[in-house]
Amino acid sequence: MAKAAVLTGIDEPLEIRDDVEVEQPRAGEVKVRMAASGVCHSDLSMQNGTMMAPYPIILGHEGAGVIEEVGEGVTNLAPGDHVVISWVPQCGQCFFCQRDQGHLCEAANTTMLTGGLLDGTTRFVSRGEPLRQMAAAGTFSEVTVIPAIGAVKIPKDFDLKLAALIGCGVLTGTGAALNTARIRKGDTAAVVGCGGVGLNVIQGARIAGAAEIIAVDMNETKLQMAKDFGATASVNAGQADPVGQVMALTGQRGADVAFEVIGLQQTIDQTIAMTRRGGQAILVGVPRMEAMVQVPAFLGLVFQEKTIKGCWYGSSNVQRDVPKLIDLYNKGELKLDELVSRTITLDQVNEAFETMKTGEVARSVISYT
Ligand code: PAD
Ligand code: ZN
Repeated sequence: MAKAAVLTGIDEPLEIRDDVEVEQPRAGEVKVRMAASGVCHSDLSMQNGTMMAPYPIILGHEGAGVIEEVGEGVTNLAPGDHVVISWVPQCGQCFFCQRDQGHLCEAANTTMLTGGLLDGTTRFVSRGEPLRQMAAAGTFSEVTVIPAIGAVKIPKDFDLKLAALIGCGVLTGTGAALNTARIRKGDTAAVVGCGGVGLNVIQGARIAGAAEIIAVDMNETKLQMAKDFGATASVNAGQADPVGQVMALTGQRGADVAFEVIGLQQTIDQTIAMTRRGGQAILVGVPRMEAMVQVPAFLGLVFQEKTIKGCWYGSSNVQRDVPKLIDLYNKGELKLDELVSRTITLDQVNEAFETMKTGEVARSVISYT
């Protein structure tokens, strides 16, 4: 039996159940005893219906833990191994993986849609019914079963609480800057939304050598954190039009690269508007289904030669990027400790959702140990 946080429907508080049965891992799967899980805005987006989910479902997708059991045929992982969970299992063999686009791996299509593992079924049962699991992860559970291709082995001396954050916010944010946008040395970047993911876009931009990094948020605490992560200027979107403020800071040209890291129609429009002619607008935030990208084709796009690009999981190759991020942390170039605003227990996960809505925290992290 394991304790887990279960979403039963839109806008329902998560139910903390301690009667969840976790089956053995099947062929190609591993059982992980969770050490820690971050609470990401995408978890909240499942609860509030921004993202659709099959119910009942165990949320959580940003986690790390220790392998407890391996299924048949798993040879690269063993009990006792420490792992970061990748919410996009990367098979290494499909059309996308072979083109170094493992973040778009076909294996993840089933897991995203069904809330199951690679075969669409789940290893969780509670109160006589199966529980689905978010993004082949389900890290709001003391124990989970995931595809072995969704586990990235890390050194045993690396703090598992910090490793958990790498699993989503850090890979996505730094990857948006380093992989999706491929920021160049000397670029000016604007980052709209400085939450757990946006702060990582900022430090990714710093690592890439951006000369100017303009942080945009409505929360002063976040703007201060943004400076600690590498922002060189800040814009409070609650006080004046953020597009005008970014224009004023960039000689009225706009940013070379602007990132939207919230998922709102208004901030998507603003991000595209503050991107310079010939620049890139990178959309990271996950908006509601009805949100649209609307740009005048000639004057907004052709004449402007702007690129508008989506970003999924920071365009990350997890087996390559997780060790790279650990290395950057060990060299003092990547901040992880500072992302942990609060350490909580699983029972406090609903409070973590409330705190996230106020915009005060970078990350609340559930510790299972
Ligand atoms: P968060 O809630 O920690 O941060 C959001 C930030 O936006 C907060 O600092 C808010 O103060 C700020 N904000 C809110 N409204 C405005 C506004 N109108 N103008 C300026 N600032 C504002 O979220 P997060 O960082 O965990 O996640 C951000 C988004 O990224 C969210 O939509 C999430 O679902 C998405 C995401 N996408 C991927 C991906 O692969 N594309 C991965 C992970 C998360
Ligand atoms: Zn996430």
